[in-house]
Amino acid sequence: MRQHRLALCKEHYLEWMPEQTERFIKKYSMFTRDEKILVAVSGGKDSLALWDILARLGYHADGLYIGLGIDGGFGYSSESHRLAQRFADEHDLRLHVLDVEKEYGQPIPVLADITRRGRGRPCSVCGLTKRHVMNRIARDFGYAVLATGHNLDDEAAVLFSNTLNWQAEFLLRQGPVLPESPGFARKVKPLCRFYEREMTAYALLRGIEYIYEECPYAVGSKTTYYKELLNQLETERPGSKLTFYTRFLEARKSGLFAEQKDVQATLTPCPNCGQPTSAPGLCSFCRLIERAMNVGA
Ligand code: Q46
Ligand code: ZN
Repeated sequence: MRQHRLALCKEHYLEWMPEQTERFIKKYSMFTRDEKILVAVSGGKDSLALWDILARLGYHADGLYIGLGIDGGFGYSSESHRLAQRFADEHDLRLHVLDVEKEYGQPIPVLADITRRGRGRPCSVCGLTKRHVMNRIARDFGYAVLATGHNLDDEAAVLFSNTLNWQAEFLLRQGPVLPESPGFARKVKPLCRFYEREMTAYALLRGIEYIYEECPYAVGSKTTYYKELLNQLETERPGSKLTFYTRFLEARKSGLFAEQKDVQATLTPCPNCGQPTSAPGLCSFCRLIERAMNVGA
């Protein structure tokens, strides 16, 4: 690990990672031992490794798998579901499963098509749905915290994108912890300071079986392109990604974007699902489903 000037054997590596995670959980005040955590599990290496680490650290962490109904010619969703369920069974952990098609009538790619929201690339519909479902399950089952497996490469790519476009409102909210607000559970990213390759090493060394293929819609995306750019930078200058991300967090803590804080929208509960929304009337998720039902009818 050139960026940390550290080399570890397998045994120590598998100890180092939970220790570091625990350090970040405390440093950023993510959650306490009394709080119930819901881990969003996609079947990929990061989310399964996160679940594994939290369980090894003794936290009360249950999983949530959201069936998106994406095939990509290789059964992306069914295979990732199988691996998430297998991990849960092998480790005797509780996994909630919500299938979007069963619950809302259509799988993600069809929802995106019929509502014409992001044709051909259903990521915006997918993101909206995942946020809604995670929040719903957290609320219904009384979880205080939602944890996702975003790693440093993910966070640096999003930060890069938000910075290129100077999206102050996103920059204000990006970070290891998004505090709870009325109707929304706290969101945390305990792996945000680990490089993607560190997560791969952990998953492989722990013998975690995960889906190697990415979601077919991630291929050729803007985020993937930014990740490649940042990897080039990292090869020339090891540690760049970590510095980019951690210095951003420090700068914001010391007041960058402070003025932005006042401009947050007022939220009211959606009359249909009860989740907070800035729109008058139905929230964007309920509007999406309503539109899909009208078009599908
Ligand atoms: S948003 Fe887009 Fe991801 Fe949804 S459709 Fe696939 S790539 S899974 S993080
Ligand atoms: Zn709603």
